[in-house]
Amino acid sequence: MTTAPVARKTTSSTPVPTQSTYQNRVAEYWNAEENPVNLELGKIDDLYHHHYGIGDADWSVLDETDPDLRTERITGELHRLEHAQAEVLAGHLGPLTPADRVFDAGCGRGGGSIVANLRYGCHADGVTISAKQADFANEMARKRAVGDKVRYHHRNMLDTGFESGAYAASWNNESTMYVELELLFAEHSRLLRRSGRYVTITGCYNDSYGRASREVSLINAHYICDIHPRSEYFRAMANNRLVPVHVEDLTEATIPYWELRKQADHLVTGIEDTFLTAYKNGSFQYLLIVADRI
Ligand code: SAH
Ligand code: GPP
Ligand code: MG
Repeated sequence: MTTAPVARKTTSSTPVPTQSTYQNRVAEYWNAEENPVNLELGKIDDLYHHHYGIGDADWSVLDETDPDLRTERITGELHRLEHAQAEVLAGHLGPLTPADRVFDAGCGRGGGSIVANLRYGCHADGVTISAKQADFANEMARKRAVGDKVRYHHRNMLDTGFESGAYAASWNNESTMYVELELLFAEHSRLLRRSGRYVTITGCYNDSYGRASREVSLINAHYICDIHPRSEYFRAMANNRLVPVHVEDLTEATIPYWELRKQADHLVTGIEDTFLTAYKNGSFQYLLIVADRI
């Protein structure tokens, strides 16, 4: 049986290329996603992140005696830690000028591109497989009056249709686990200018543990993703002219975020213990990789 393509109004002029059944499922997940842990945090300052936090937590938020204030302070603290993660990633993109263009692959509700624009004044193109996320993110950019410089597109990050060599920097913040790395890095390599900068923060499974652990498999099932082993990143980068200049294991740095999130009754999704077990048994790592496009 064949299904006729459904005409859909998208946020940019180029139609979304044919998607695999898997990509349709991923799009459905993100079109339907409304977890309070994402919306309540984003509401604070209209910076919506779909990634985790890093850094030491202020545990005093748990001792707050006023219940409403306690809820508010926990939410604020988790948002601070997620924002800190975005700032660390953005810090590795530069130096950049306001004339430069950056590519945000798998942009979610758009927070990362706004962070990059606030820091460098640069142009940003974010891409998400979810039409709803692209619309939401464009609305946020308009609200901040940066809609002329920060644009979100409903497209496949493996096949963006954007101009070759036009980007000074590009990144994946927790979005590599939805795609084949060889195809992903081929597209980044095509889009980046020579000596351009690529950055990823991602969860990968640890080759020295062995294969994917039970917890890694549970995380895959929870988000409909396919977490890659650490080794695959470096192999696929080397094959696509991306040469690592800095690698950092952020596993220790992300544990406080998960410990705090676990105690946020109003925000938990049920995946918190799985992440903590995966990090603590050594099967899973939270990794930063910075590379130059040669
Ligand atoms: N980088 C964002 C969002 C991470 S969530 C942040 O840090 O907040 C993962 C994102 O990857 C989602 O927005 C999802 O739509 C996107 N994604 C998954 N597969 C994709 C694909 N093939 N092309 C474009 N985006 C994709
Ligand atoms: C973050 O999104 C999660 C992903 C992009 C998928 C898996 C990531 C790994 C590092 C394995 P989110 O903020 O929407 O998740 P949640 O709703 O749990 O906060
Ligand atoms: Mg989240």
